[in-house]
Amino acid sequence: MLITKNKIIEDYKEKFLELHGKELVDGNNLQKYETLGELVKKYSAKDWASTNKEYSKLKNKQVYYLSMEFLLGRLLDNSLLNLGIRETCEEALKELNIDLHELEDMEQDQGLGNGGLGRLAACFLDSMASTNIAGHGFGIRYKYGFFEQQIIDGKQVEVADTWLKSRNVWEIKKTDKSEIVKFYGKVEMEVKKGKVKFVHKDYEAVLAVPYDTPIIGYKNNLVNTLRLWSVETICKEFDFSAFARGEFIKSQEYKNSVEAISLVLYPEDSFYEGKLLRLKQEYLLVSAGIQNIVNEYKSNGGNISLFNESVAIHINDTHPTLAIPELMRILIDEEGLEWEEAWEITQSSVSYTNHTILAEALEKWEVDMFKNLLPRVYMIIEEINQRYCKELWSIYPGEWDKISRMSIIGDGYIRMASLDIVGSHSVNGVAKLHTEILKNQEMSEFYSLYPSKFNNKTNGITHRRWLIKCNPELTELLKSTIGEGFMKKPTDLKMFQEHLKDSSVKLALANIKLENKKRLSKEIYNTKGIMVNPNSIFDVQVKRIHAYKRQTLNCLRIMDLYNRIIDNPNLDIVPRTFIFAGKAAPGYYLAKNTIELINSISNKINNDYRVGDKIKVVMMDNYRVSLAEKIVPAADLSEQISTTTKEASGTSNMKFMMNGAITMATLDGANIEIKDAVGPENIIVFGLNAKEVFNYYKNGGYNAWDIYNKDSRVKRVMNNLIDGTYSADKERFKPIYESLLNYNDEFFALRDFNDYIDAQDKVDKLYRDLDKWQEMCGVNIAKSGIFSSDRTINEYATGIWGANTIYRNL
Ligand code: 26V
Repeated sequence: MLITKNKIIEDYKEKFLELHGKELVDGNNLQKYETLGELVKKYSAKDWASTNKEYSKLKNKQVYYLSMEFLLGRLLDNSLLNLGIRETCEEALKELNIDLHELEDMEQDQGLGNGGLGRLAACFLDSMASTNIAGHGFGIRYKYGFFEQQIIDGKQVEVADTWLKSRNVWEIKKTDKSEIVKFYGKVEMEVKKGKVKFVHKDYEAVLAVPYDTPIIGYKNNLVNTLRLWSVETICKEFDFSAFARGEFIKSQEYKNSVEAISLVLYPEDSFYEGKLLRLKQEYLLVSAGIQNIVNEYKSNGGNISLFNESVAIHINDTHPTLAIPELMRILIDEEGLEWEEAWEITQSSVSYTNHTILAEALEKWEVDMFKNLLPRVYMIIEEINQRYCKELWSIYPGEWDKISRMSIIGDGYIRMASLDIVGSHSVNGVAKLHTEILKNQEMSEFYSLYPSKFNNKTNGITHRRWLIKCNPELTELLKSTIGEGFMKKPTDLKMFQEHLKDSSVKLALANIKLENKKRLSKEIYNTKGIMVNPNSIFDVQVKRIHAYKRQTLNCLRIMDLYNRIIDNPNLDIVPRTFIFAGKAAPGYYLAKNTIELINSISNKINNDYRVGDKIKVVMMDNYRVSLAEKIVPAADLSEQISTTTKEASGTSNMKFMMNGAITMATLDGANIEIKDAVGPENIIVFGLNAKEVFNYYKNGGYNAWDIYNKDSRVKRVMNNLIDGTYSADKERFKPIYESLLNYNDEFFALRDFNDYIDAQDKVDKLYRDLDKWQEMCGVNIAKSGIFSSDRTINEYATGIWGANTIYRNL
């Protein structure tokens, strides 16, 4: 369909009238935003329908990406971009006296995720749609997403994220696709026609209702679907007699208890708690999802014995693991297949990605609680485990300890990662080092058993959001130098390196960065009241606050720099602005203490006249996708300083690099692949390597107090934490102090401190040679193409899912 400026003007006016029942001139920005959203949906509707029609022919493998989190952010601008009408639309609105950017700002972020794992799922949706993969996202439509963070008196305060308070224009409720999900009850054995059947009785049933969002591919007329499930009561289960008896409260209580299941996203991402409600959420997604997939397949005429040839089910971390026993349940109890056939179909359809090696984040469910909530699913897991342990026994006769370590059920718990490894055909890590650690350490026994299941898929980010959308000026420069090819084929960015010989290109790069920094400076001033210097180095660490990510190490070196400036007010440094943002899990005391520390440092340093303009520290509130889109293009230095071996991959490292920031990196996660791509001269590396970290774990020998006693700079900054420098209340930062000294600095911050400072001094020197610096930035941009999630998705499609790209005559 050709969408011209005049068409948009006409359609927009008509849509506005239809939606709001008044003239455009009388409307506010929220109404105008909603109108544009509806129009985008209308423009994509035909393609959405025809894509689904195409999929129903079962010619292509259907990929279902099951994830408890999808961190989409805003959809308006990317949808316009992918439809190919962004510029035309901007012009059309201008004629109507409407500023597109103002409308974009009306959109609430869709923040249904904690961090890396959820954002990766969102990037994958965009890449699947844009690279012609039949990829469907299945998740939960939490009424409240990831909490809004306010900073009050330097402390994090959590406020409910009411993202649905005004209408979500993107979703369509599909009541007719609802599924019933059953909890509790008992299982009875029945013999029918000489065949044993297990029947689930006396259960409590809820209704899972899907809401569909179109995922528009980049200029390819393909529209995929993100299907999010919400819970409602089933009318016939609803206790009307209680209602009629006047027991309104009781019936309302029942309704609330059901709706609680899809009420709120769990805001922890590194501490697993065995909460019943979380288990209900996970089963809701999986049961509604798998029933839906099987129903769709059968209604399209699919033969259940060939299910795995047409369907791939991907499990994003262990959270949707129950897809395995749930598919078994449906194939056996409802489709009447024998165990062996069901098992083969299940294993060959399901694949699993691991996203963390932090032991405290690994999911395991208490058997008693599980059995009570999901009796039939538990029976199936038990059976899977029995058959599997029998196999182990024949391979490792007599090795009881090994078998009990590898068992799916053990010590009174069901171990979800083990169930994934056994029940799927593919297990992947998210960066080379991470996969090696899975194979050789964390899952080494499983790796020896099933070597061919393990593989690596290094993460990626969608360059459409993280370059084209968030950095339009850089995109223009790239287009004018290397042409438009990189937009469809991001590895073409490599051609940019050639243009770096031209000093006018480097100058243009510098100017673009400066403009982006000015824009961010304004945002900082408007939101925080802090005046920062756009000519200073923007030194950025934005991500979840966690001890292993070492925001504390960053704080300590800022405190050290401050000491150096106080000691020598003439200290010759390039001015720097330190920018932080990130949320702490509400129950994570140390992370919350770190936020307080950052704010105290900010207060102290920004208001010390002796420091002047040399350094400024800013903590921006409420880190989220739309804020990241403003920060990333304005960064000079990207802080990726996790303790080596702890960050599975990281993805903000890729976003920053693609926007021409230099990475300050430990050799952890995907930083290693970034170094390989840009070469050691275009990245700053410091700190312990993986071997050294493992050596400490294995042989001990690390003593934080020794470092404190021997190194006067370490001693001084550590003392600053408790001597009143940063808070009149000397106890305030004791938790951080204690964790670094008395608890022996689990993440080796003090060990890496000196190396980190030296590396930062190197940055200071490098930045003075602006030509060299711009060259480095340019190489980072040129080498970032392989970190597009289009590459990652292509690897999943060919290496795991066996999914081909779709070609249609459109
Ligand atoms: C765990 C839990 C535990 C139970 C409560 C809810 C919850 C939610 C999430 C998680 C696991 C989070 C794991 C995660 O986000 N890993 C990150 O994945 C990124 C994408 O692969 C990767 O870049 C990051 O390095 C990794 O930390």
